[in-house]
Amino acid sequence: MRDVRNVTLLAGGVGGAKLAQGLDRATSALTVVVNTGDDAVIYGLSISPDLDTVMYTLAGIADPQNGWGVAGDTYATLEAMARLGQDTWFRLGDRDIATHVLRTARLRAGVPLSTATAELASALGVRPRLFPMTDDAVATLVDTPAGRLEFQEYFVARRHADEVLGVVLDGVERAAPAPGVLEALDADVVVIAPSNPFVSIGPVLAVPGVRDALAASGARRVAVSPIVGGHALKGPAAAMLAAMGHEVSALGVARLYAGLADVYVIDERDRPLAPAVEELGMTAMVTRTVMGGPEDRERLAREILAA
Ligand code: FO1
Repeated sequence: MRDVRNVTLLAGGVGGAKLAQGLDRATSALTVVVNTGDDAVIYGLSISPDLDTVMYTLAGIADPQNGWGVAGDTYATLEAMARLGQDTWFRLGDRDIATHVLRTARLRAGVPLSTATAELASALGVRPRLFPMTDDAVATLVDTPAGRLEFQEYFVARRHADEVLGVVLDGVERAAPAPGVLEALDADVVVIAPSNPFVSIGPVLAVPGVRDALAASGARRVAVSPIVGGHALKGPAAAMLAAMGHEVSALGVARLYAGLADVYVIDERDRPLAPAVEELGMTAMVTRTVMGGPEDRERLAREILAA
């Protein structure tokens, strides 16, 4: 049986995509609001990695190993790019490139990203509504000892090895939420995915109006910790917490979400942190948060919806 309440998920890349799939299996009215601060232009193509990761996962065609890109993709275009002397550190597969060509064409024709996203998602048979956080240009930049880096340069080209001194969300103060985003926060349940709080969820909350709408929302708000046993499930979240002076634990992230969540979901390994989470004014829910395959994602989604 699918839950019939309106559910909205705030998501970044792979962790957000997994929970989106679980929620899609458990509910009939899901909206996913996705970070676009990672967006990049490569070979003149407009790439929205987090939107595509969520879209491919919901369409059942995401690469199971990486979590991003299309399962079984080939790299003939990238090999040709290398022969033409281009950098190929960003691994764009041939099928994935079709998405970027169409998105770029639609954006060049003056169509907003939200519309282009809805068209692509519909063509791939994605049932939930998929919204970019904004139709405006916002770029996540990472300050490091080597200078200010564009997000994909920091994350992919340099394998997030640089020390993080700070994160800048360039353009965010001039951005407006994409159509439907603020209304979607007025759902029955709003879930914050186990995504990086600084570079995945942070940009979504920083779009003017979003944080205030979530703080004032009458929704049951549930945040899932991206830190388990002091380690990030994926990527540089733990290193970023440390670098920015926060405790490297599920509790450190809980402090960032105080006032924005009613329930905070932590892993069984972090059960001892539950009392400290509750002192922040949130109900601590303890369960297995590391998601395996689709059934396991659905299991976590159902537990979240029952919270
Ligand atoms: N992540 C990588 O670590 N290496 C890549 O070569 C890479 C290529 C890529 C291509 C398309 C796409 O949609 C995503 C891609 N990602 C890649 C993931 C991307 O960098 C995401 O921004 C991060 O996973 C953060 O969410």
